[in-house]
Amino acid sequence: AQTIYLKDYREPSYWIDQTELDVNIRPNLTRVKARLRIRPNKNLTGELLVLAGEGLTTHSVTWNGQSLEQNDYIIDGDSLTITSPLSEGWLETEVSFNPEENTSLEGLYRSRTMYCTQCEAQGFRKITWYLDRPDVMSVFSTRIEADKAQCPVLLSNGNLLEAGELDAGRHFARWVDPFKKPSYLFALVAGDLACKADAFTTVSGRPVAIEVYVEPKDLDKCDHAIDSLKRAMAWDEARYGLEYDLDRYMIVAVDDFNMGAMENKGLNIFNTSCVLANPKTTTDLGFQRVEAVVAHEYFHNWSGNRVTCRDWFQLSLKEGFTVYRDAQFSADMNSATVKRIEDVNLLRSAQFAEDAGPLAHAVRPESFIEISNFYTLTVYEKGAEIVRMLANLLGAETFRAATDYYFSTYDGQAVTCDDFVAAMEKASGRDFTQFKRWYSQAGTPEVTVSDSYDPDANIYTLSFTQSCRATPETVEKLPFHIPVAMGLLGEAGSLKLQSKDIALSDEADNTHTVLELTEATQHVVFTNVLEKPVPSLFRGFSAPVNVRFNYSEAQLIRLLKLDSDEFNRWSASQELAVIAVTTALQEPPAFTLSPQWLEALRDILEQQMIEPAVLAYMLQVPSVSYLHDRLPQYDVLDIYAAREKVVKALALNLESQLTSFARCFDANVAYKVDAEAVGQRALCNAALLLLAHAQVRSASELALEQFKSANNMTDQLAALKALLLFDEPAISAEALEAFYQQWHHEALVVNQWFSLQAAVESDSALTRLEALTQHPDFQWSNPNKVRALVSVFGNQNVTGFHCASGAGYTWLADVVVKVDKNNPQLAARLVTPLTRWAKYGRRGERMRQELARIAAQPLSKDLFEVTDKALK
Ligand code: B3K
Ligand code: ZN
Repeated sequence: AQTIYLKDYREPSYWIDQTELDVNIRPNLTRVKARLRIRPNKNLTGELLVLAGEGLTTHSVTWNGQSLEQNDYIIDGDSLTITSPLSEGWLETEVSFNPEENTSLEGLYRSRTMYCTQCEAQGFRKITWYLDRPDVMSVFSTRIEADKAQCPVLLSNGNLLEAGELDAGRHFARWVDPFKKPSYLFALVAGDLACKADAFTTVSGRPVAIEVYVEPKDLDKCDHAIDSLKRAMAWDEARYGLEYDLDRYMIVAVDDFNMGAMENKGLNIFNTSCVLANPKTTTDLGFQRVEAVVAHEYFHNWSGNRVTCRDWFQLSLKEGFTVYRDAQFSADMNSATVKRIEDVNLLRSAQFAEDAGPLAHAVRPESFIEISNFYTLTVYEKGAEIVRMLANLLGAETFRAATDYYFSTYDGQAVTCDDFVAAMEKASGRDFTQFKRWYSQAGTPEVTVSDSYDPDANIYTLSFTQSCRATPETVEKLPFHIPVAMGLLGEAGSLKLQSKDIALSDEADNTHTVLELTEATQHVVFTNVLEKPVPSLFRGFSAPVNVRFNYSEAQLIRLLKLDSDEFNRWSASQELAVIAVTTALQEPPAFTLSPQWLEALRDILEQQMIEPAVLAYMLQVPSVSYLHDRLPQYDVLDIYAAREKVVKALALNLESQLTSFARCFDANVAYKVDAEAVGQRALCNAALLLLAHAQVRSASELALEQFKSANNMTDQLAALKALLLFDEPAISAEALEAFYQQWHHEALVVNQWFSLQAAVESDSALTRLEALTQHPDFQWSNPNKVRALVSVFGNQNVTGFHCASGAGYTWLADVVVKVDKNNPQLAARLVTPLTRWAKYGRRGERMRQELARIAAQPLSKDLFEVTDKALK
């Protein structure tokens, strides 16, 4: 397998100004004629034209109408080279392939009753010979022809120019997209779909038709996506001054899809799980996910489509920025603190692990074998953190000036992360040379902070030291530019929940500051500090770093109760839980929770000054994955057991408060999805789950009652989860069966049902899992189903996956090899838990063996890259 390097980037030797496609779909055979207007790149004359193609049968190649012969072009594997340099002219090719056999879900493929495409990153080459790279931008026109009865709906990017009937029951449609775009944004859909239509008028008065295409059975699940889209359109106008630019915005829901959704120009294609929503079948988290993904794909129309990436190393240019934009949107639509907690949980428990593992890579990687492997939490979520830091360093107004400059300067171009940062520099007059190390250096920086207080001089000093572990691409790290949003807390005083922030300068209301670390070690001195304060560091998680400060429990409790930053109050709650788990690890078996922590939690729960959704998160003990990262010296199953102890003790000690929250469930309250109602349900269900964890008998009745009477999926699913936690096999089995009988006709609900069972931690976890793969509703060809069982087992079922015999590892390895034969992208994702073997001590050796067993087989490029790097 060949490694591609960023340093080898060269402009293309030719441009393609126009692309005219004629796609003729017949059962098991699609023929594509492509007419390409080719123009030599003036900067690089005399070079040959080399097009990319994969799995194509080539029928003809012509140049300006003249058929090319044997020696005029060479097809060698995945490339087609025209053997003499070309001037400007038309190149035409005709190819065929079989979408029905395309199980990779990349290129043009069939999903149930429809044909659809997925071209990002390099799928377009499975449709026709092309310069399949994002810096080649072209105007596309697409004619689609198919059987009218089988495929009444024919869609592609842009505007519909003509459509009509043909002989023998066939019909056609011709679409033209006036905006130049790279091939990865091309899309086509042909199938038997129902349409839910709506409309939006942009701020300047342009009418936009909104069309959501789904299978007819799903027409009742489109409203939330449409409302979310309209909110996103209005929000982008208000916050970024960006308007939609075509007459139509189409979304198509597809069942078999490798990721969440795809931002093809004017024709988004969505995984059904990220677009369909209905209270009966969708949880609150599901609703929020639909809102976020719909907005994300919409925001790409500017950050990604109008301004795109020069090459795939710049992927975060569009993904990091767009994730930042969708996070701002979700924060505005719902609760900003809750959104931040969710994002930070994801970073800390999954992105940090990626940064610490063998596949760690920079936000702008230096090299890859298969670009599909780089659609990662690092490129997406850490990339968004970089944009967030820039936005905060600039302040809202200057950041807006910078994005205005970015969009107007680079409109219609394919650019780099450097260009993005240059726009930030230009608008602010700042120098971000050092800041850009966030793009080039992999790994999570660690910031160790210590303090000292001089009561005679009233001087308080904070000392910061930063470091970053070696990662595969970079061994020596230079200091990062790290913004530290912070404040200082004074004496706790009364127990009333109110801010105790200390003034940081002569102005009494100046209680918050942003320090900028740029050196390996830095000291910051605060004067006129009349008492020893507690520092509240990295408020709002102002930088994606691991912070180490040796807080005492009393100091954390002060932060938990009194910090003016709600996010840091939650963060303190997590730190207190880490202390509790550490204690449980050290003091078996007679372990008790700290009375001070419990008292603080009781106060907070009783005073109810914090929004319920945040309270729900404060009650959650950090994930095993995060704890294992923090406490790497312990075995994962010991950490699991200690965490269980803490969760149970917490539930038993807070039983009366939790029970009153759990009792808030009321089947007669009409379902709403606003932030308030979602928060109430989150708290009520978090309480129920904690009680179930601790086997509190009264909660078993509550759960059963809630399971039977719930009028929405959030409450019903939480109740089912709670029932599964009780040691009552008969009740669990009955509830699972009832749930399946109620919902077996709803694919997305059945996926939840699969996931729930894959996560159940018991001695028979593997047997259950194996049986579920034989279930008539399970299909290996459907990524949602595979993820529901396989990813959930590998990532969430700690005792099942890490069972002593190593059978969990063997099972996953077998699955990965099997899936790789059909869907390499999916296989390369599923293998992730095994790649983390090095963290697992003696267990790790068994994991490594399974990885080596995978590596010994013939593998796709995707899976080869991941296993090879993980074994190095
Ligand atoms: N841009 C797509 C991801 C494509 C993944 C290709 N393997 C979805 C998104 O980030 O919006
Ligand atoms: Zn994206």
